[in-house]
Amino acid sequence: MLTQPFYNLGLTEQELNQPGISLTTPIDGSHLGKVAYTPAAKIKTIIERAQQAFLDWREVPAPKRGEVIRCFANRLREHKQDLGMAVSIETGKILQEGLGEVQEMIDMCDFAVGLARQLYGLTMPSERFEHRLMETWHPLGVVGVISAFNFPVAVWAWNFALAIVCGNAVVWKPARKTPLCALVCQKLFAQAIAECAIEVPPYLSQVIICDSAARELFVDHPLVRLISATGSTAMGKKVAPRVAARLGRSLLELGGNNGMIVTPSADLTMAIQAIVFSAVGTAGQRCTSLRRLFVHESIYEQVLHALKQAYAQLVIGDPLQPKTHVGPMVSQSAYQNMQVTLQNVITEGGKVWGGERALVNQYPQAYYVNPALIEMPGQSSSVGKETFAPILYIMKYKEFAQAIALHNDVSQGLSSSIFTQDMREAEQFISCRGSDCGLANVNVGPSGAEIGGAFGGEKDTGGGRESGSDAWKNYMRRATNTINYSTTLPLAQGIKFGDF
Ligand code: UN1
Repeated sequence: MLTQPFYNLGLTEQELNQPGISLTTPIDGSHLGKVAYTPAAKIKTIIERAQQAFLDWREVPAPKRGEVIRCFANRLREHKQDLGMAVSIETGKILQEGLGEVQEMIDMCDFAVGLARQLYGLTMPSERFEHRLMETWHPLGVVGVISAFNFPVAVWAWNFALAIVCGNAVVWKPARKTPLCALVCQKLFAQAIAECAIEVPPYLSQVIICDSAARELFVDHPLVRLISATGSTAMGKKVAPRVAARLGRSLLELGGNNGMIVTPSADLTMAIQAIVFSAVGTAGQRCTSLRRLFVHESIYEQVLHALKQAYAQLVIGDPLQPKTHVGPMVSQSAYQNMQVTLQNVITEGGKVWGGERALVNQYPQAYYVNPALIEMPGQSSSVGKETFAPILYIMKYKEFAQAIALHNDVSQGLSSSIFTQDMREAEQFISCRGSDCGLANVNVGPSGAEIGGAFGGEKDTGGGRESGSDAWKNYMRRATNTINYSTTLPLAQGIKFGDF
Protein backbone atom coordinates (compact mmCIF):
# COMPACT_ATOMS: atom_id res chain seq x y z
CA MET A 1 0.00 0.00 0.00
CA LEU A 2 1.64 3.21 -1.14
CA THR A 3 -0.43 5.28 1.29
CA GLN A 4 0.84 3.38 4.34
CA PRO A 5 3.81 5.63 5.18
CA PHE A 6 1.50 8.66 5.26
CA TYR A 7 -0.76 6.90 7.76
CA ASN A 8 2.27 5.81 9.77
CA LEU A 9 3.29 9.44 9.96
CA GLY A 10 -0.05 10.45 11.42
CA LEU A 11 -2.34 11.42 8.55
CA THR A 12 -5.87 10.18 9.05
CA GLU A 13 -8.27 8.60 6.58
CA GLN A 14 -10.33 11.77 6.75
CA GLU A 15 -7.36 14.05 6.08
CA LEU A 16 -6.51 11.99 3.02
CA ASN A 17 -10.05 12.22 1.67
CA GLN A 18 -10.95 15.88 1.51
CA PRO A 19 -12.76 17.39 -1.43
CA GLY A 20 -10.00 19.10 -3.42
CA ILE A 21 -6.83 18.16 -5.26
CA SER A 22 -6.58 14.53 -6.23
CA LEU A 23 -3.08 13.19 -5.72
CA THR A 24 -1.40 10.32 -7.51
CA THR A 25 2.06 8.82 -7.12
CA PRO A 26 4.46 9.07 -10.05
CA ILE A 27 5.46 5.45 -9.29
CA ASP A 28 2.43 3.86 -10.95
CA GLY A 29 -0.12 6.67 -11.24
CA SER A 30 -2.25 5.19 -8.46
CA HIS A 31 -4.40 7.38 -6.24
CA LEU A 32 -2.91 8.55 -2.94
CA GLY A 33 -5.66 10.73 -1.63
CA LYS A 34 -7.37 14.07 -1.90
CA VAL A 35 -6.49 17.22 -0.01
CA ALA A 36 -8.41 20.44 0.28
CA TYR A 37 -7.27 23.79 -1.05
CA THR A 38 -6.95 26.47 1.59
CA PRO A 39 -9.77 28.90 0.73
CA ALA A 40 -8.42 32.25 -0.48
CA ALA A 41 -10.72 33.90 2.07
CA LYS A 42 -8.73 32.23 4.89
CA ILE A 43 -5.26 33.37 3.85
CA LYS A 44 -5.50 36.67 5.70
CA THR A 45 -6.53 35.00 8.96
CA ILE A 46 -3.73 32.45 8.63
CA ILE A 47 -1.14 35.18 8.20
CA GLU A 48 -2.57 37.21 11.08
CA ARG A 49 -2.42 34.16 13.32
CA ALA A 50 1.16 33.59 12.28
CA GLN A 51 1.93 37.20 13.17
CA GLN A 52 0.44 36.67 16.64
CA ALA A 53 2.55 33.53 17.06
CA PHE A 54 5.62 35.50 16.02
CA LEU A 55 4.95 38.22 18.62
CA ASP A 56 5.04 35.58 21.35
CA TRP A 57 7.81 33.45 19.89
CA ARG A 58 10.28 36.31 19.51
CA GLU A 59 10.27 36.68 23.30
CA VAL A 60 11.47 33.11 23.83
CA PRO A 61 15.27 33.05 24.20
CA ALA A 62 16.94 31.73 21.05
CA PRO A 63 18.59 28.68 22.73
CA LYS A 64 15.13 27.65 23.95
CA ARG A 65 13.80 28.02 20.45
CA GLY A 66 16.65 25.75 19.40
CA GLU A 67 15.41 23.10 21.81
CA VAL A 68 12.17 22.85 19.86
CA ILE A 69 14.12 22.22 16.68
CA ARG A 70 16.18 19.60 18.55
CA CYS A 71 12.94 17.82 19.46
CA PHE A 72 11.84 18.05 15.83
CA ALA A 73 15.14 16.51 14.70
CA ASN A 74 14.53 13.64 17.13
CA ARG A 75 11.13 13.01 15.54
CA LEU A 76 12.77 13.04 12.12
CA ARG A 77 15.39 10.53 13.23
CA GLU A 78 12.70 8.26 14.58
CA HIS A 79 10.56 8.49 11.43
CA LYS A 80 13.33 8.66 8.86
CA GLN A 81 12.30 5.48 7.08
CA ASP A 82 8.61 6.38 6.75
CA LEU A 83 9.29 9.97 5.79
CA GLY A 84 11.92 8.90 3.26
CA MET A 85 9.35 6.53 1.77
CA ALA A 86 6.70 9.23 1.74
CA VAL A 87 9.08 11.48 -0.20
CA SER A 88 9.81 8.68 -2.67
CA ILE A 89 6.15 7.93 -3.14
CA GLU A 90 5.05 11.51 -3.64
CA THR A 91 7.96 12.59 -5.89
CA GLY A 92 9.11 9.34 -7.52
CA LYS A 93 12.73 9.78 -6.39
CA ILE A 94 14.53 6.60 -5.33
CA LEU A 95 14.36 5.63 -1.67
CA GLN A 96 18.09 6.31 -1.11
CA GLU A 97 17.45 9.88 -2.18
CA GLY A 98 14.23 10.10 -0.18
CA LEU A 99 16.17 9.03 2.90
CA GLY A 100 18.93 11.45 1.93
CA GLU A 101 16.41 14.22 1.93
CA VAL A 102 15.32 13.39 5.47
CA GLN A 103 18.98 13.24 6.51
CA GLU A 104 19.37 16.70 4.99
CA MET A 105 16.52 17.90 7.23
CA ILE A 106 18.15 16.34 10.29
CA ASP A 107 21.50 17.91 9.45
CA MET A 108 19.80 21.25 8.99
CA CYS A 109 18.04 20.99 12.35
CA ASP A 110 21.31 20.10 14.08
CA PHE A 111 22.95 23.09 12.44
CA ALA A 112 20.10 25.35 13.55
CA VAL A 113 20.26 24.06 17.13
CA GLY A 114 23.93 25.09 17.34
CA LEU A 115 23.16 28.35 15.63
CA ALA A 116 20.55 29.18 18.25
CA ARG A 117 23.47 30.07 20.54
CA GLN A 118 25.43 31.85 17.83
CA LEU A 119 23.22 34.58 16.40
CA TYR A 120 26.15 36.92 16.75
CA GLY A 121 26.30 40.60 16.03
CA LEU A 122 29.49 42.58 15.61
CA THR A 123 30.83 45.27 17.91
CA MET A 124 32.74 48.04 16.13
CA PRO A 125 35.02 50.70 17.55
CA SER A 126 33.10 53.93 17.84
CA GLU A 127 34.79 57.13 16.68
CA ARG A 128 33.43 58.88 19.76
CA PHE A 129 34.79 58.89 23.31
CA GLU A 130 32.90 56.53 25.67
CA HIS A 131 30.58 55.27 22.99
CA ARG A 132 29.89 51.77 21.81
CA LEU A 133 28.73 50.77 18.34
CA MET A 134 27.22 47.36 17.80
CA GLU A 135 24.77 45.27 15.84
CA THR A 136 21.92 43.19 17.18
CA TRP A 137 19.89 40.70 15.19
CA HIS A 138 16.16 40.46 15.76
CA PRO A 139 13.48 38.14 14.40
CA LEU A 140 11.82 39.33 11.24
CA GLY A 141 8.17 38.32 11.53
CA VAL A 142 6.18 35.93 9.37
CA VAL A 143 8.31 34.00 6.90
CA GLY A 144 6.57 32.54 3.84
CA VAL A 145 8.12 29.46 2.27
CA ILE A 146 7.23 28.33 -1.24
CA SER A 147 8.78 24.95 -1.98
CA ALA A 148 9.11 22.85 -5.13
CA PHE A 149 8.02 19.26 -5.78
CA ASN A 150 11.53 17.89 -6.26
CA PHE A 151 12.73 18.53 -2.71
CA PRO A 152 9.39 18.57 -0.93
CA VAL A 153 10.80 18.54 2.59
CA ALA A 154 14.56 19.29 2.69
CA VAL A 155 14.38 22.75 1.15
CA TRP A 156 11.50 23.68 3.44
CA ALA A 157 13.60 22.45 6.38
CA TRP A 158 16.50 24.71 5.35
CA ASN A 159 14.14 27.64 5.73
CA PHE A 160 12.03 26.39 8.58
CA ALA A 161 14.80 25.37 10.98
CA LEU A 162 16.58 28.71 10.57
CA ALA A 163 13.42 30.80 10.62
CA ILE A 164 12.22 29.15 13.84
CA VAL A 165 15.48 29.46 15.80
CA CYS A 166 15.68 33.05 14.59
CA GLY A 167 12.31 33.71 16.24
CA ASN A 168 9.90 33.82 13.31
CA ALA A 169 6.62 32.12 12.46
CA VAL A 170 6.42 30.16 9.21
CA VAL A 171 3.65 29.74 6.66
CA TRP A 172 4.51 27.07 4.13
CA LYS A 173 3.06 26.71 0.66
CA PRO A 174 4.26 23.35 -0.67
CA ALA A 175 4.14 22.44 -4.36
CA ARG A 176 0.71 21.31 -5.49
CA LYS A 177 2.14 17.89 -6.37
CA THR A 178 3.58 17.26 -2.91
CA PRO A 179 1.24 18.52 -0.19
CA LEU A 180 1.18 15.21 1.70
CA CYS A 181 4.84 15.44 2.69
CA ALA A 182 4.11 18.94 3.97
CA LEU A 183 1.15 17.75 6.01
CA VAL A 184 3.15 14.95 7.61
CA CYS A 185 5.95 17.36 8.50
CA GLN A 186 3.34 19.45 10.31
CA LYS A 187 2.31 16.34 12.25
CA LEU A 188 5.90 15.61 13.23
CA PHE A 189 6.43 19.21 14.31
CA ALA A 190 3.26 19.07 16.40
CA GLN A 191 4.59 15.91 18.09
CA ALA A 192 7.92 17.63 18.70
CA ILE A 193 6.16 20.55 20.36
CA ALA A 194 4.08 18.21 22.51
CA GLU A 195 7.11 16.42 23.90
CA CYS A 196 9.31 19.45 24.29
CA ALA A 197 9.34 21.36 27.57
CA ILE A 198 9.21 24.72 25.79
CA GLU A 199 5.92 26.53 25.46
CA VAL A 200 5.25 27.14 21.80
CA PRO A 201 2.52 29.53 20.64
CA PRO A 202 -0.23 28.10 18.43
CA TYR A 203 0.08 28.69 14.66
CA LEU A 204 3.87 28.99 14.74
CA SER A 205 3.98 26.69 11.73
CA GLN A 206 1.15 26.46 9.21
CA VAL A 207 0.68 24.90 5.79
CA ILE A 208 -1.44 26.39 3.03
CA ILE A 209 -2.34 24.58 -0.17
CA CYS A 210 -2.99 27.28 -2.70
CA ASP A 211 -4.61 27.89 -6.03
CA SER A 212 -3.21 30.91 -7.83
CA ALA A 213 -5.62 33.42 -6.24
CA ALA A 214 -4.67 32.29 -2.74
CA ARG A 215 -1.01 32.30 -3.66
CA GLU A 216 -1.20 35.93 -4.73
CA LEU A 217 -2.86 36.94 -1.48
CA PHE A 218 -0.08 35.16 0.39
CA VAL A 219 2.73 36.72 -1.63
CA ASP A 220 1.19 40.20 -1.45
CA HIS A 221 0.44 40.27 2.26
CA PRO A 222 2.53 42.95 3.98
CA LEU A 223 2.89 40.90 7.18
CA VAL A 224 4.81 38.23 5.28
CA ARG A 225 8.15 39.90 5.74
CA LEU A 226 10.15 37.39 3.75
CA ILE A 227 9.09 35.15 0.90
CA SER A 228 11.58 32.36 0.35
CA ALA A 229 10.70 30.74 -2.97
CA THR A 230 12.19 27.71 -4.67
CA GLY A 231 11.15 26.73 -8.19
CA SER A 232 11.51 27.77 -11.80
CA THR A 233 12.92 31.06 -12.99
CA ALA A 234 9.48 31.80 -14.47
CA MET A 235 7.90 31.39 -11.03
CA GLY A 236 10.55 33.65 -9.46
CA LYS A 237 9.91 36.31 -12.06
CA LYS A 238 6.25 36.33 -11.08
CA VAL A 239 6.74 36.26 -7.33
CA ALA A 240 9.71 38.62 -6.86
CA PRO A 241 8.13 41.74 -8.45
CA ARG A 242 5.01 41.29 -6.31
CA VAL A 243 7.08 41.10 -3.15
CA ALA A 244 9.24 44.00 -4.30
CA ALA A 245 6.13 46.10 -5.02
CA ARG A 246 5.41 46.13 -1.28
CA LEU A 247 9.15 46.38 -0.48
CA GLY A 248 9.14 42.97 1.14
CA ARG A 249 12.17 40.72 1.10
CA SER A 250 12.49 37.75 -1.14
CA LEU A 251 14.97 34.91 -1.13
CA LEU A 252 15.01 33.10 -4.45
CA GLU A 253 16.37 29.70 -5.40
CA LEU A 254 15.42 29.26 -9.04
CA GLY A 255 16.49 27.32 -12.10
CA GLY A 256 19.94 25.94 -12.75
CA ASN A 257 21.67 24.74 -15.90
CA ASN A 258 24.66 23.20 -14.29
CA GLY A 259 27.89 22.37 -16.03
CA MET A 260 31.01 20.32 -15.53
CA ILE A 261 34.38 20.64 -17.22
CA VAL A 262 36.45 17.47 -17.57
CA THR A 263 40.08 18.26 -18.32
CA PRO A 264 42.80 15.95 -19.69
CA SER A 265 44.29 15.27 -16.24
CA ALA A 266 40.95 14.31 -14.63
CA ASP A 267 40.57 11.06 -12.72
CA LEU A 268 38.05 9.64 -15.16
CA THR A 269 36.79 6.89 -12.88
CA MET A 270 35.74 9.52 -10.37
CA ALA A 271 34.45 11.85 -13.05
CA ILE A 272 32.18 9.20 -14.60
CA GLN A 273 30.74 8.34 -11.17
CA ALA A 274 30.02 11.99 -10.50
CA ILE A 275 28.55 12.63 -13.93
CA VAL A 276 26.15 9.72 -13.74
CA PHE A 277 24.87 10.56 -10.26
CA SER A 278 24.50 14.25 -11.04
CA ALA A 279 22.84 13.76 -14.42
CA VAL A 280 20.38 10.95 -13.68
CA GLY A 281 19.85 11.27 -9.91
CA THR A 282 16.27 12.31 -9.06
CA ALA A 283 15.62 11.54 -12.77
CA GLY A 284 17.39 14.78 -13.67
CA GLN A 285 14.88 16.79 -11.65
CA ARG A 286 17.18 18.57 -9.20
CA CYS A 287 17.98 22.26 -9.48
CA THR A 288 21.58 21.08 -9.24
CA SER A 289 21.32 18.29 -11.84
CA LEU A 290 24.19 18.14 -14.30
CA ARG A 291 22.98 19.19 -17.75
CA ARG A 292 26.06 20.41 -19.63
CA LEU A 293 29.32 18.52 -19.87
CA PHE A 294 32.42 20.07 -21.46
CA VAL A 295 35.09 17.48 -22.20
CA HIS A 296 38.56 18.15 -23.55
CA GLU A 297 38.82 16.89 -27.12
CA SER A 298 41.74 14.56 -26.26
CA ILE A 299 39.58 12.47 -23.91
CA TYR A 300 36.18 13.11 -25.45
CA GLU A 301 35.71 9.71 -27.13
CA GLN A 302 36.90 7.90 -24.01
CA VAL A 303 34.47 9.79 -21.76
CA LEU A 304 31.58 9.33 -24.16
CA HIS A 305 32.25 5.60 -24.40
CA ALA A 306 32.47 5.23 -20.62
CA LEU A 307 29.23 7.16 -20.17
CA LYS A 308 27.37 5.02 -22.67
CA GLN A 309 28.58 1.94 -20.83
CA ALA A 310 27.53 3.37 -17.47
CA TYR A 311 24.11 4.43 -18.78
CA ALA A 312 23.56 0.92 -20.15
CA GLN A 313 23.88 -0.41 -16.61
CA LEU A 314 21.33 1.93 -15.05
CA VAL A 315 18.36 0.24 -13.45
CA ILE A 316 15.19 2.16 -14.24
CA GLY A 317 12.07 1.27 -12.32
CA ASP A 318 10.23 1.25 -9.02
CA PRO A 319 12.04 3.83 -6.86
CA LEU A 320 11.30 1.83 -3.70
CA GLN A 321 13.35 -1.14 -4.93
CA PRO A 322 16.88 -1.00 -3.54
CA LYS A 323 18.60 -1.71 -6.87
CA THR A 324 16.86 1.07 -8.80
CA HIS A 325 18.93 4.07 -9.89
CA VAL A 326 16.30 6.04 -11.79
CA GLY A 327 12.65 6.36 -10.80
CA PRO A 328 9.85 7.89 -12.83
CA MET A 329 9.53 11.48 -13.92
CA VAL A 330 7.10 13.42 -11.80
CA SER A 331 4.30 13.76 -14.36
CA GLN A 332 3.13 13.34 -17.89
CA SER A 333 3.82 16.99 -18.65
CA ALA A 334 7.40 16.65 -17.36
CA TYR A 335 7.81 13.71 -19.72
CA GLN A 336 6.30 15.67 -22.62
CA ASN A 337 8.61 18.63 -22.01
CA MET A 338 11.54 16.24 -22.19
CA GLN A 339 10.33 14.85 -25.52
CA VAL A 340 9.86 18.33 -26.99
CA THR A 341 13.42 19.23 -26.02
CA LEU A 342 14.75 16.02 -27.56
CA GLN A 343 12.97 16.82 -30.82
CA ASN A 344 14.37 20.34 -30.80
CA VAL A 345 17.96 19.35 -30.13
CA ILE A 346 17.92 17.01 -33.12
CA THR A 347 17.07 19.96 -35.34
CA GLU A 348 19.90 21.86 -33.62
CA GLY A 349 22.41 19.21 -34.65
CA GLY A 350 22.31 16.98 -31.57
CA LYS A 351 22.95 13.23 -31.64
CA VAL A 352 20.69 11.59 -29.07
CA TRP A 353 21.19 8.31 -27.18
CA GLY A 354 18.29 7.19 -25.00
CA GLY A 355 15.48 9.47 -23.89
CA GLU A 356 12.64 7.10 -24.79
CA ARG A 357 9.81 6.20 -22.49
CA ALA A 358 10.48 2.99 -20.56
CA LEU A 359 8.33 0.35 -18.85
CA VAL A 360 5.14 1.50 -20.59
CA ASN A 361 3.48 -1.88 -20.37
CA GLN A 362 4.23 -2.32 -16.72
CA TYR A 363 3.31 1.27 -15.79
CA PRO A 364 0.92 2.69 -18.38
CA GLN A 365 -0.03 5.53 -15.98
CA ALA A 366 3.53 6.50 -15.04
CA TYR A 367 6.40 8.13 -16.95
CA TYR A 368 9.68 6.27 -16.77
CA VAL A 369 12.38 7.23 -19.24
CA ASN A 370 15.81 6.12 -20.32
CA PRO A 371 18.10 9.02 -19.41
CA ALA A 372 19.35 10.78 -22.53
CA LEU A 373 22.95 11.46 -23.55
CA ILE A 374 23.23 14.04 -26.30
CA GLU A 375 26.32 14.95 -28.27
CA MET A 376 26.02 18.61 -29.21
CA PRO A 377 28.12 20.48 -31.73
CA GLY A 378 27.75 23.62 -29.60
CA GLN A 379 25.64 25.41 -27.07
CA SER A 380 22.33 25.76 -28.95
CA SER A 381 19.21 27.49 -27.66
CA SER A 382 17.83 24.25 -26.13
CA VAL A 383 21.09 23.73 -24.25
CA GLY A 384 20.67 27.19 -22.78
CA LYS A 385 17.32 26.25 -21.27
CA GLU A 386 16.69 24.21 -18.16
CA THR A 387 14.66 21.15 -19.09
CA PHE A 388 13.81 19.42 -15.82
CA ALA A 389 14.62 15.93 -17.10
CA PRO A 390 17.51 13.44 -17.31
CA ILE A 391 19.13 15.05 -20.35
CA LEU A 392 22.90 15.45 -20.50
CA TYR A 393 24.49 17.50 -23.28
CA ILE A 394 28.11 16.64 -24.08
CA MET A 395 30.35 19.12 -25.83
CA LYS A 396 34.02 19.19 -26.81
CA TYR A 397 36.49 21.94 -25.96
CA LYS A 398 40.05 22.71 -27.02
CA GLU A 399 41.27 25.52 -24.77
CA PHE A 400 40.58 25.78 -21.07
CA ALA A 401 39.58 29.44 -21.32
CA GLN A 402 37.05 28.49 -23.99
CA ALA A 403 35.56 25.84 -21.70
CA ILE A 404 35.07 28.40 -18.94
CA ALA A 405 33.56 30.91 -21.36
CA LEU A 406 31.10 28.31 -22.67
CA HIS A 407 30.33 27.16 -19.17
CA ASN A 408 29.34 30.68 -18.12
CA ASP A 409 27.48 31.47 -21.32
CA VAL A 410 23.98 30.62 -20.04
CA SER A 411 21.49 32.72 -18.13
CA GLN A 412 21.46 30.51 -15.03
CA GLY A 413 24.19 30.34 -12.37
CA LEU A 414 23.49 27.72 -9.71
CA SER A 415 26.05 24.93 -9.56
CA SER A 416 29.20 23.93 -11.42
CA SER A 417 32.15 21.62 -11.22
CA ILE A 418 35.50 20.73 -12.67
CA PHE A 419 37.32 17.41 -12.73
CA THR A 420 41.03 17.99 -12.96
CA GLN A 421 44.24 17.14 -11.17
CA ASP A 422 45.92 20.29 -12.40
CA MET A 423 45.85 22.77 -9.54
CA ARG A 424 46.15 25.72 -11.88
CA GLU A 425 42.96 24.73 -13.67
CA ALA A 426 41.22 23.97 -10.40
CA GLU A 427 42.14 27.30 -8.85
CA GLN A 428 41.23 29.24 -11.98
CA PHE A 429 37.84 27.55 -12.05
CA ILE A 430 37.00 28.74 -8.56
CA SER A 431 38.61 32.17 -9.01
CA CYS A 432 36.82 35.38 -10.02
CA ARG A 433 37.58 34.56 -13.65
CA GLY A 434 36.24 31.02 -13.37
CA SER A 435 32.74 29.67 -12.79
CA ASP A 436 30.15 32.39 -12.28
CA CYS A 437 27.88 30.11 -10.22
CA GLY A 438 26.92 30.18 -6.54
CA LEU A 439 28.38 26.69 -6.13
CA ALA A 440 31.71 25.80 -7.77
CA ASN A 441 33.19 22.40 -6.96
CA VAL A 442 36.48 20.66 -7.67
CA ASN A 443 36.42 16.90 -8.20
CA VAL A 444 32.86 16.81 -6.85
CA GLY A 445 29.77 16.81 -9.07
CA PRO A 446 27.39 19.78 -9.13
CA SER A 447 24.52 18.08 -7.29
CA GLY A 448 24.28 16.86 -3.73
CA ALA A 449 25.51 19.85 -1.74
CA GLU A 450 26.00 19.56 2.02
CA ILE A 451 23.92 21.86 4.23
CA GLY A 452 26.90 23.54 5.92
CA GLY A 453 27.63 25.94 3.06
CA ALA A 454 25.35 28.66 1.74
CA PHE A 455 23.28 27.22 -1.11
CA GLY A 456 22.06 29.22 -4.09
CA GLY A 457 23.13 30.87 -7.29
CA GLU A 458 23.48 33.93 -9.45
CA LYS A 459 21.80 35.43 -12.53
CA ASP A 460 18.49 33.69 -13.38
CA THR A 461 18.95 31.46 -10.34
CA GLY A 462 17.84 34.45 -8.30
CA GLY A 463 20.77 35.31 -6.01
CA GLY A 464 19.40 33.82 -2.77
CA ARG A 465 21.48 31.84 -0.28
CA GLU A 466 19.93 29.24 1.99
CA SER A 467 20.89 26.55 4.51
CA GLY A 468 24.34 26.88 6.12
CA SER A 469 27.02 29.54 6.60
CA ASP A 470 25.42 32.90 7.39
CA ALA A 471 22.15 32.29 5.50
CA TRP A 472 20.35 32.76 8.85
CA LYS A 473 20.74 36.51 8.39
CA ASN A 474 17.99 36.35 5.76
CA TYR A 475 15.53 35.53 8.51
CA MET A 476 16.46 38.37 10.85
CA ARG A 477 16.58 42.12 10.82
CA ARG A 478 19.71 43.94 11.82
CA ALA A 479 19.72 46.87 14.20
CA THR A 480 22.80 49.05 14.58
CA ASN A 481 23.04 50.44 18.10
CA THR A 482 25.10 53.41 19.20
CA ILE A 483 25.41 53.67 22.96
CA ASN A 484 26.79 56.75 24.71
CA TYR A 485 28.06 56.11 28.24
CA SER A 486 29.80 59.49 28.55
CA THR A 487 28.42 62.65 30.11
CA THR A 488 28.61 64.72 26.93
CA LEU A 489 26.96 64.55 23.54
CA PRO A 490 29.63 64.60 20.82
CA LEU A 491 28.20 64.38 17.29
CA ALA A 492 29.51 62.00 14.65
CA GLN A 493 31.79 63.43 11.99
CA GLY A 494 32.87 66.03 14.56
CA ILE A 495 29.96 68.35 13.79
CA LYS A 496 29.61 71.30 16.16
CA PHE A 497 26.04 72.42 16.71
CA GLY A 498 26.18 74.58 19.81
CA ASP A 499 25.10 74.07 23.44
CA PHE A 500 21.45 74.33 24.47
C1 UN1 B 1 17.06 21.53 -5.31
O1 UN1 B 1 17.25 20.81 -6.29
O2 UN1 B 1 16.13 22.34 -5.27
O3 UN1 B 1 22.50 20.00 -3.62
C2 UN1 B 1 17.87 21.45 -4.08
C3 UN1 B 1 21.55 19.24 -3.84
C4 UN1 B 1 20.53 19.07 -2.73
C5 UN1 B 1 19.53 20.18 -2.78
C6 UN1 B 1 18.93 20.41 -4.12
N1 UN1 B 1 21.22 19.07 -1.46
O4 UN1 B 1 21.40 18.64 -4.88
